[in-house]
Amino acid sequence: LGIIRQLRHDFAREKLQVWYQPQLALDDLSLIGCEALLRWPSEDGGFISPAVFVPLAEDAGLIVDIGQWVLEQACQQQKRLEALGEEICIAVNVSVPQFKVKGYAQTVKSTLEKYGVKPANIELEVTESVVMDELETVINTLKELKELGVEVAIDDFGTGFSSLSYLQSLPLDRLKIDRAFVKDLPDNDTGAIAALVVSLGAKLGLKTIAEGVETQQQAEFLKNLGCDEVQGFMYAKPMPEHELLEFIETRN
Ligand code: G
Ligand code: G
Ligand code: MN
Ligand code: NA
Repeated sequence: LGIIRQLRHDFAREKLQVWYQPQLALDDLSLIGCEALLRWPSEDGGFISPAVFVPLAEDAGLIVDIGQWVLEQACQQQKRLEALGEEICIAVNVSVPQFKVKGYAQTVKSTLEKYGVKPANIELEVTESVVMDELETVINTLKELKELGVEVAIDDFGTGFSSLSYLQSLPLDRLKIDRAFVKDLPDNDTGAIAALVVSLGAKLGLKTIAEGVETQQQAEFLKNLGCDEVQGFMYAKPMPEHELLEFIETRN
């Protein structure tokens, strides 16, 4: 309970931060987007991992407000980049409780309008656990989002238990290959899974992006599979917004 109290307090005082991790096309390493990632500074000068506090914030119902704030931060960052001539897509993680709020797609729509962000420049990352829940409602929300024109990705793909049969009925744009299937490449077993996800994506007309790419061997392996995009420490770590601007400028 203490940690949620502290989180509420720090959120109210605008102590949370959003960092950004670049995403690149595998063929020419051009910048295609970045993922917005929450950072919560702790007293000792470090950070409390979102892997720790996001699940707690979900249980406490706090993730709906925090998630909306992240989306608004991402919209503002998108506009700043666009003003610099870098029109890229910003991916935002969406928790199950957020996605399930009635009128979620409408909230996204009015948020984009508020900041004048083109829908195609925002991607929503949902996990398989979103997709498994109340399928009909989820499909309707996904359809509304699709009509709006935002991109939708399935995050951590392969770690959940979503049935492959309904993947094809969902309006999606991208599969994110979980880091678990990238870290040991080119090991045979994980290689087979990565290959499966890439070919599944291709058959369904979805882009595939690999997370957690740390070595050139991993990148080569993924490229040979036909994976479209990469995100990982080898290219860039998550960074605060001003560093992302520097990162982009030094590449140009
Ligand atoms: O950035 P890092 O690897 O520490 O993130 C750990 C986990 O926290 C990841 O699974 C990521 O999806 C999740 N996470 C980071 N930022 C957000 C956010 O804004 N919203 C939600 N729901 N999850 C987030
Ligand atoms: O689950 P999700 O995809 O949202 O998690 C993204 C998290 O993965 C971010 O917190 C980011 O810090 C982490 N991450 C991104 N690239 C790498 C990488 O190359 N290696 C490792 N170990 N973690 C990474
Ligand atoms: Mn993610
Ligand atoms: Na992931």
